[in-house]
Amino acid sequence: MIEETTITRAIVERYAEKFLKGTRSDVCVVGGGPSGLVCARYLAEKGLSVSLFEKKMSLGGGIWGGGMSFNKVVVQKASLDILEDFGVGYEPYDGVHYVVDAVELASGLIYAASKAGVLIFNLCEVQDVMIRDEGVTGLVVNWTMVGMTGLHVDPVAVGCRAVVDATGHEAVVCDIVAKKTGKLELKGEKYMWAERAEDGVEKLTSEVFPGLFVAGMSVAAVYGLPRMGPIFGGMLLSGRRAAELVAEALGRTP
Ligand code: 48F
Repeated sequence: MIEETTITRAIVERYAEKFLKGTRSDVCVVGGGPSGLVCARYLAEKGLSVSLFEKKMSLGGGIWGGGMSFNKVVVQKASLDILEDFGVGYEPYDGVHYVVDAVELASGLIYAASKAGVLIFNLCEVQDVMIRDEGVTGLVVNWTMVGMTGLHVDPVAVGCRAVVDATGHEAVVCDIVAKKTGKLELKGEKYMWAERAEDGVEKLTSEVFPGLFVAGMSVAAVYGLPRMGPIFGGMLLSGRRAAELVAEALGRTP
């Protein structure tokens, strides 16, 4: 017989188990946009324990809105193997540009990350970091609703061996580290220049502070790269590159 309090207990128990696991991960990815999802999935596939924190209810970041809310996005050839890896379809446009359905891309990336074993915590906002001599050792998180309501509720801490800032244009984690340590500088994202931005975002994906890596538009914010608008190949490539770098740093090479 279906029983209401059993439903409650099932949810609370299983969520508590998941959150407890998430208190100590190999890697914490902040932000569930394209770069964060790709990075998280590839890290999980390398056998690392990965927790992903997303402040909004749904993951996918800037994918869903396509360009000016036309829900199609563009990618370039170099990123097609990632789409294939995720089972996301695409159609050629002119031999250089390929078109992807934004809804299929967002849902495909989310599904694959979840299936790979990434612990996904939506509605959880990262508010701060933990830092020790060796570098960033964890995050300070709270329910997004606490921030929205302005209630005085203290956050909690989760530990990890590496953090990936995939929070997009704002580079939230890098911004916190920059302001609180004075040892990181954010140059700020520049005007639009898609080709240069796409190239730079992958190439400059890196560890920017001990234990802190950047992926996606956070790379542009830290390194002062141009913006690129609704072309997403660079986000996917940067996510994959970040996963390679983190795995290498944690001694998990294939
Ligand atoms: O912005 P977002 O999609 O980042 P991305 O992976 O991709 C950028 C593109 O969407 C697009 C673009 C390139 O084509 O210009 O903008 O770099 O996803 C970032 C995610 O991070 C979440 C935010 O809600 C979004 O889903 N986020 C931001 N701040 C926090 C956060 C925070 N403090 N805690 C948790 N999640």
